Amino acid sequence: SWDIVKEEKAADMIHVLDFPYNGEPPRDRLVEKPFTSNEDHFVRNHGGIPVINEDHYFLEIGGMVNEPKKLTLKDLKDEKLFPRQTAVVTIQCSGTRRIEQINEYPGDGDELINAPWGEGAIGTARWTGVSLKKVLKHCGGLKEGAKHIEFMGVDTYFKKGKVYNYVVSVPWRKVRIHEVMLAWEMNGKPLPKIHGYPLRAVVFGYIGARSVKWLARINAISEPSQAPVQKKEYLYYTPQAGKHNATYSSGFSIQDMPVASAIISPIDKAVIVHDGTIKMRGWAYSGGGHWPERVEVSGDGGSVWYETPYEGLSQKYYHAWRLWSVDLPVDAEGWLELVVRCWDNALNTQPTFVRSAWNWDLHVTSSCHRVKVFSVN
Ligand code: MTE
Ligand code: MO
Repeated sequence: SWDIVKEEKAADMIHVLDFPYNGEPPRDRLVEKPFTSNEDHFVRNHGGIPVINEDHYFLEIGGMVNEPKKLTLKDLKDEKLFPRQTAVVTIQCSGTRRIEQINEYPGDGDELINAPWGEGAIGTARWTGVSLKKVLKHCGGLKEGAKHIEFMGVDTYFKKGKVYNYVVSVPWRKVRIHEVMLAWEMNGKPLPKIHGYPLRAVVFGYIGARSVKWLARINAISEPSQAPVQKKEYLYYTPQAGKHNATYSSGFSIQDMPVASAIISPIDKAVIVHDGTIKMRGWAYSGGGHWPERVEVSGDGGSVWYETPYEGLSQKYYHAWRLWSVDLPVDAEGWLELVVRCWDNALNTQPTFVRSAWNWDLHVTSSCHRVKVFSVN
């Protein structure tokens, strides 16, 4: 595993967990360019990194499809069978910014699931492959009653002494609108091993957990997957649930990512000497086919807001994030609270405080991001 990390990832990745390897890029590089380089893209793994020989690889497609098939990578790349699909898609882990929720209250404290991510468990790439809808059509289409599509990865992981495969599902309606890709290229290069070589799913606008890497099997099924990752992880518990009463059925499955944003610069607790403006930079993203329409910042904890100029990818690619930067006018000296807030095109916006949306399994920290800085004017 470490050889692969060394070979494929930037040397200065922040190791969020060592095993399984989970890493995010250094914060300054995170918002340097609208496309994240393959070396800098965050990595989220539940287990080891399987190494697959492409010559022996095939994808098995079964369950409630009319003609179950085994397809090689060569079959999938055959443009006479399937047209190519290319899309610019941001993948965000539902654990992004979890450290803020941990600092508020550590929740169920399961280290394997609850990696203490900062703002960097998000990345944007140009993915190339085929639309899963075309592949399922090639398998004779779905049988009556098939409503969900299940993905299984080659990798296995341990939890509480048991071995599991990484298995999740997405609703068929997501596949039907060509928002699920089977991808073998990332930014014009073969998929790195650590990102799912030779084939992964890319589910546009959903929580990263559904974009299964190292794809082994795809099944059409009638109900959401019964596998533990689908059924027991990546659930959102609204505030009624806590240690005293939480059961898996009190959480609901996280699919579309809500609107969120982050301040990448300045950093928390920075002392800033300036001439009346503080330069702020960061990212904003909204899932579910929405895009970050407006990004606002505040220098006083959220009373007065300034709009940031529109830049970045999301005007053109609505499954992508938006990078923003702004010179915030600041007269005051001393400790200030800088805040960012995004509105997406459906007028959704972010919860005000971490505590407004704290949840038991510590997923989806989408509240307004706040940093404290000491202003010297
Ligand atoms: N696929 C497999 N097979 N195993 C995994 O552990 N992790 C998921 C998803 N796909 C995972 C997986 C999670 S939680 C996320 S956020 C994304 O992969 C991260 O993709 P990346 O590592 O390419 O950034
Ligand atoms: Mo994730």
